[in-house]
Amino acid sequence: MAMFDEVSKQSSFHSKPEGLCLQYGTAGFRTNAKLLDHIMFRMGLLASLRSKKTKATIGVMVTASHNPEEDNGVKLIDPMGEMVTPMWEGYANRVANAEEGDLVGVLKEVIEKEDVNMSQEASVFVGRDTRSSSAKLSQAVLDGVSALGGHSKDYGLVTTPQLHYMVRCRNTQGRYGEATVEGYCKKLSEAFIELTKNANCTDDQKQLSVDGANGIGALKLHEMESHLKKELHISLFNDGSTGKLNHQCGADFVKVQQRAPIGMLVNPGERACSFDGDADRIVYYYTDPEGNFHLLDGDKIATLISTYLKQLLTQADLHMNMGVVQTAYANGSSTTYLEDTMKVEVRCTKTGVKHLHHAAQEFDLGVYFEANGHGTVLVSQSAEEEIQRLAENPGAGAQRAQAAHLLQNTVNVINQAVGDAISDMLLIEAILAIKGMTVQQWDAIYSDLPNRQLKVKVADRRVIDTTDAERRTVSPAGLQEAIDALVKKYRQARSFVRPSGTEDVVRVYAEADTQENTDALAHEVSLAVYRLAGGVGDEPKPLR
Ligand code: G16
Repeated sequence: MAMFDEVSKQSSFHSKPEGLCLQYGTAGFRTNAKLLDHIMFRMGLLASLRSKKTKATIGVMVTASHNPEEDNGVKLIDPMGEMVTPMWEGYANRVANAEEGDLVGVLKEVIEKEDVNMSQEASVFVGRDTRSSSAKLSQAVLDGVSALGGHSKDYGLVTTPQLHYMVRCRNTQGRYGEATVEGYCKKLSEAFIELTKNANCTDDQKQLSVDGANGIGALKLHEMESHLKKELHISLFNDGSTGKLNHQCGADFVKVQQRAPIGMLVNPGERACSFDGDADRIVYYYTDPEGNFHLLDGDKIATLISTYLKQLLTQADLHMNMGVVQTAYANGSSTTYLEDTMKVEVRCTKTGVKHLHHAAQEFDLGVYFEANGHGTVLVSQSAEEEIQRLAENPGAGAQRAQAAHLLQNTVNVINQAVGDAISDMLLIEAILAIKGMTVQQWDAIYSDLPNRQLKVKVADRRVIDTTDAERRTVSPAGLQEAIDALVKKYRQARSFVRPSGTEDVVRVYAEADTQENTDALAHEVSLAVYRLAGGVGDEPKPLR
């Protein structure tokens, strides 16, 4: 077939380094940008097949999100804007790792197994972040799409969640919104303005400092600003004009280091937030007059949003089941607060928004957030319809009608396709404005247990296998027993380890009653990983 001759010919311009084997990780392929050209071309091929199979538009985003500038990566987006399915992640691995001469054979196997109709048209949306390697790599994706005769639309520089949004808009024939950046800005900003119009905020209350991580989020927030009509006063820092992407800034840095990013001037008490490198995560923070740093991470965001939604449901007298989905990284205090005080159902999944998203779909209102600030809210179709019926019901009564109106605009400000820093920021700002709440009052809803995250380098992180939503290890032998023994030494302690799916490290998480104990536990667990899982380089050093 001429099509496959074209694939072979084009593939020779995007050849795979012999023997190189990469795995589709937590959010796609991710490694040094120099190793990714063939992966991008091949993901263009695979996206075309996925599009033919689903008879829908598929998205391919070129980004390495929170990783350093020299890395890059690719995320595949399914028709409703969600992450690609585990089955197709498996195909992605096979296509990515086929040696040059086997590529066409592997593609044909996928076609046969999935019964892909090759005469069906393929449509692929492509986007990229601001990394210097992204333009060339996204061209490789486009080459892959056209090698299989697919149609592509290149959105150029967009945030990851914006591309997810475009895919969802296209595949809902515009019902979700218009598949343009302009359409995205309009939908979200109009909902925000409608939500906050009766809030009567002062100029000071409308003030928010944003750390753009020197990435695409800064650019796109700038575009959003004019649509907000001064209803939110944004001071943008780390906008990419001078600093380096994710370097000592951005949501991942702030969350892990538990300190403010460089390059930001914020007065004590004022609220600020950080996006990550592709603007799909957000964390908030402030410093108190004594100079102490206070982080409001994904757990605090989930609590704020679910408290707000629960109140609105009560006011609207709507009976819907609402749940919060977290991962093992969720601070123990947040889970206790959600379950015991708010009486909300909480689920725990493996790391990766693809897992959380899936679990959240089981609720009428599913709030999902990773502690690192990656998350959103999903509203089932029947819940959306019920809210709309109430909003349009003239006999509903003032209080119920007002709550339904707020719920409607809340749904519109949310990017339900995936976690989105800009959309989450607007929702959080709207909730604080509506409730007349300060960042300090939000922070005081519950107190975090002291926690610490560390990274350990090992020869092969795949030696660590986990179970129970990554809360326990099953290999290497003896590691879980060692962690259990260390955890027993401290009060209110918890610790787990897991291989990262985006960086070549093992992640260690610990929490306990005091920061000193937490740091000691994190260090001791790091040593256990180093000794039992093949640590490389220097032994982990104590934090104090
Ligand atoms: C990605 C995923 C997140 C995950 C994070 C870290 O985020 O989308 O769900 O929490 O990686 O994963 P890991 O601990 O496996 O390295 P991003 O923002 O980097 O795309």
